[in-house]
Amino acid sequence: MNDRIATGLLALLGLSLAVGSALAQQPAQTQHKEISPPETAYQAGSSPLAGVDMYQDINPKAPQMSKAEFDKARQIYFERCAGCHGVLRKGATGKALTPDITIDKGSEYLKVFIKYGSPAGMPNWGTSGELNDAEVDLMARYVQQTPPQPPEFGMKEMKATWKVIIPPGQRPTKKMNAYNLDNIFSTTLRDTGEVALIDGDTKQIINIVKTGYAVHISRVSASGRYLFVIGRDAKINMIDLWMAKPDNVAEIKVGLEARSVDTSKYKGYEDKYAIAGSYWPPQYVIMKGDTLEPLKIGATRGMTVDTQEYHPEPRVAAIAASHYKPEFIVNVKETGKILMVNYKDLDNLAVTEIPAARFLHDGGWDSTHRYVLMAANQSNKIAIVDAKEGKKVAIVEVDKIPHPGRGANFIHPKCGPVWATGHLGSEKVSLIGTDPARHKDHAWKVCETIDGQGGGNLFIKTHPKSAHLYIDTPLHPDPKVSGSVAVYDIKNLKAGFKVLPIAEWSGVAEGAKRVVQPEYNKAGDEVWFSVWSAKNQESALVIVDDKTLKLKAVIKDPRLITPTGHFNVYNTQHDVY
Ligand code: DHE
Repeated sequence: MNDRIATGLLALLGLSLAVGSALAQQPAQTQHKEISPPETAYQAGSSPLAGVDMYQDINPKAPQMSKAEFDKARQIYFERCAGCHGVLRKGATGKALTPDITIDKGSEYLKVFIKYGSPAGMPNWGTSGELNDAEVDLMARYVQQTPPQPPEFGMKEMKATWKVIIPPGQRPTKKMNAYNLDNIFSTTLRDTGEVALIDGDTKQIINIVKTGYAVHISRVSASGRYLFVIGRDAKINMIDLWMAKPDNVAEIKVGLEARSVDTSKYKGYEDKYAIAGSYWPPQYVIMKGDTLEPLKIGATRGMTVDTQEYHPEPRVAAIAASHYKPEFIVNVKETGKILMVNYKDLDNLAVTEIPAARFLHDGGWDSTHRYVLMAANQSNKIAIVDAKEGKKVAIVEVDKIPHPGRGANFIHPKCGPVWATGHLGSEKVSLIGTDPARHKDHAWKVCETIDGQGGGNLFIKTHPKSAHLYIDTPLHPDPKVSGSVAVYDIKNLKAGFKVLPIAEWSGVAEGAKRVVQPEYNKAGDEVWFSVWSAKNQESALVIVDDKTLKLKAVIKDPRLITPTGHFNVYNTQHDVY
């Protein structure tokens, strides 16, 4: 299973290049007008469900398929299509592909659609060379079959995967190493299913820790002792930073596919609970913060926020831990609801449901940590919730496909404190006022829009001690743009941005060399970037001196395979961004 998933994940890197070059050769009328090639590639990432056994019934009206054909098509579907069309093909960011729709369209129509794509954003899988004619035919027949349903994953299944490698009583009672824990970075090694723990002071690798497959993000417990890492296969690893050589102390699988994890941060509940959200099954689980023992599972299936129709697979996207109440903020993507899950009394779990907008994805806190700003990316909106009052504050229209990561907070000369998001679908960066007390006129409005280098932006970052705002563009089709970052002087936005050629500075010779995710060190005077190439190629980390904007260091190591996100312990623990 791993090899197959690996191939699919690697396709994400290759795919945008393939789609990009194929588009360049296409006649204008067949190009995607609504969705950019990098965005298509990003959404069409592979799902670990490709390797999961699923129940299948026979639909007599659908064209015939042998079991071998069905299994091959199902694998392609989960590697290429499920990210947009959903596990059950009920439609997510892509259209619904259920048999009541597809059988009427018929195989010939579907083949053309799959081969050439559509102006509304369907990739041209055939003409881009991603699928051959036989595979296009296979997929046209597959989408007319009844969608197979992956199994559920409840308490019994979670407990069967749960391992406490070192019980709390056998763990160190004090820090057993000389590392400056606050300045450790956890770097995602996406395609090897590992994180690299790197000493931010010496730039040396402390340990390479085995984690879940196609590992995604790291989060840090309120005390700063434990690091939580989640893989796309929904495996969570808990790493104890007090050990002489920090390593795994507990692990669990919370579903079949997931993206988010966080831990309780409210006063009195520090390190008490962890939470993870899954894409499949659509649910979240609250676990014990020192062992990962699963305690309570909450389902997210339910009605959509706007048309109030039942959605069978609303995925859990970003989760944030409130500093104002014992609550987790849980984004439910397809129904467009933000759940405030109160963990004070797990037996009588209180969940406040805040209506936002469909396709909630990522987001983060304003500088006071009172307001959380979440991107409903395919709706081009930012939903803002007051964590103190437990209420929606505003929904702000921004540009095409906002993608903030956790966003960036700084003081704007006119609007006061602002939170910024870049966009996957355009070069715009929207600055939203976040101070209703002293800058009321600008609060919860776009105060100013500035330009980055182009579309394909994923992450944006600044730091309270920095004068700069960094904007990456790893999914831009032009390698010059995807291999560099734009930097603004936040006191003089009118001066425009400077471009730092990070990929060139890395000295990496070949590969996509996408520059991804600016992340500051604890002091706020260095910015770290990943230079991300394919699994069989060299990658690197590049560190920039934030004052001079000059190259400070390059970290290269044969073990740094496909580095993507990186998470500084102190900044992640305290939500500094
Ligand atoms: Fe991510 C955060 C989902 C592809 C790197 N990504 C998130 C979050 C979600 C998400 C829901 C918010 C988690 C949170 O805050 O709790 N990501 C998805 C996808 O569904 C998607 C589009 C496709 C997929 O198949 O997974 C996807 N993500 C990617 C990548 O291809 C990236 C660039 C490289 C990689 O490592 O996979 C990537 N995602 C990241 C990073 C963050 C993230 C680095 C954390 C940002 C932060 O500052 O917190």
